[in-house]
Amino acid sequence: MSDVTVDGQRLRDRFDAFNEIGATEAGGVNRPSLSDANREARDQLVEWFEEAGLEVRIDEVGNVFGRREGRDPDADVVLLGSHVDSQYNGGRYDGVVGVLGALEVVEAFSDAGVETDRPLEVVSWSNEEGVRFQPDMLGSGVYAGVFDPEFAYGLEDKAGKTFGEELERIGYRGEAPAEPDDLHRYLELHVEQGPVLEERGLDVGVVEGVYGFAWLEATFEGQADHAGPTPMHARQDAFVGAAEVAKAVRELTATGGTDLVGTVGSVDVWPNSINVIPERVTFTVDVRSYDNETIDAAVDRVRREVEHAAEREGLEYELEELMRIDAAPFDDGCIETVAAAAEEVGCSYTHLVSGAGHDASYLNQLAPTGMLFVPSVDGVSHRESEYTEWDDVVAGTEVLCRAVERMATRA
Ligand code: HGY
Ligand code: MN
Ligand code: MN
Repeated sequence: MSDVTVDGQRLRDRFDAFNEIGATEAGGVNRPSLSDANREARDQLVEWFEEAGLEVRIDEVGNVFGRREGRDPDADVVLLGSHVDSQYNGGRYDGVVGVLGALEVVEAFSDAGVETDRPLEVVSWSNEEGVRFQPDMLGSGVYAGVFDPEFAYGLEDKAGKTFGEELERIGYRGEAPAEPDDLHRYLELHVEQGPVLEERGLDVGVVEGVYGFAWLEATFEGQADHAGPTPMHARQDAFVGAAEVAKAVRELTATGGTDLVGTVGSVDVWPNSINVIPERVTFTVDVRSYDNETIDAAVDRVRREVEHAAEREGLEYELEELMRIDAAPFDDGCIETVAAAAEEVGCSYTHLVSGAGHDASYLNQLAPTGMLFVPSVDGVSHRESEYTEWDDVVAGTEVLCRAVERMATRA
């Protein structure tokens, strides 16, 4: 057995201290991208990275890296991490388990005095959730060359603040170019955010790939009018249009036969008054599948449904695609390495595909990439009651450590 082993108590102490930042009454966290709480979380990571003797680097879109040199400084990097921005009322485990787990693994090598052949880097990606600034997975997308930094800087939140202004304001517009290292492998530990592992009583999910998804934003423009005297045939009710599209999204995804899922998650109604016919409604549609043609067909169908609803209700409309990323399988070698590491630790596991998006999807376009999941209690996530048993977090981090050991030492 290797001398390199994780310290579950140190990880627990950090996890609890970290989740005091932006803690909500209901036991979740509120650390949206580039908020004050997100700055505090970043500051805490930088402090812990420095304490661990890592060389800290902040890139031009705020991705935070901590580097531990290996025997061969020119060797390609083993990169591991996730994200610490959260949903507005999110859970404490989403992303954080992957960043603090990665830090714990790198420290375990230092504690054991083991020098790896390859450099190890821990990363916390900017704006993974995409709740405040769309698209999501923005920091890893810029790093992978999918978006350029200027595109990121120009993104606006609902209050009209730009990503660039907010990044400056919190002091995380770094000097380092947001460009890829010479990457050997990327690995991400994450909570499953679904029910499979718990239902099957398994310790670890060996992730084979991630669903693709598209985010659309539609705005219907109708006409505000009095809810009383306005005859039903004379109305241009923007909310009825949105409701028709939402119903179509449910029908489209409930037809069975495919893995397609669809969500209308954000709806803004104006003037949002009990006795006024809604004049303007802006809403989002999120459609996902592990098959890219299924996603394309779903996007086309949503476009048609928006058009038809506008005609039926006498509305103007705008429709914008906020995000589109393809489903893709992870690297077979990484999948095998994660499975072998799980066996070495004595964890039961299954292979599965992720319905949640992850930064690993973009890293997968750069270098051989793998992920591993630990169980989510009741499959809950993106909710304050998100929970994972601590033994599962430690076991998953130990598996990550064993996988990194394999990747960081030249065969
Ligand atoms: O949308 C997602 O799946 C991720 O949480 N950004
Ligand atoms: Mn996540
Ligand atoms: Mn998430």
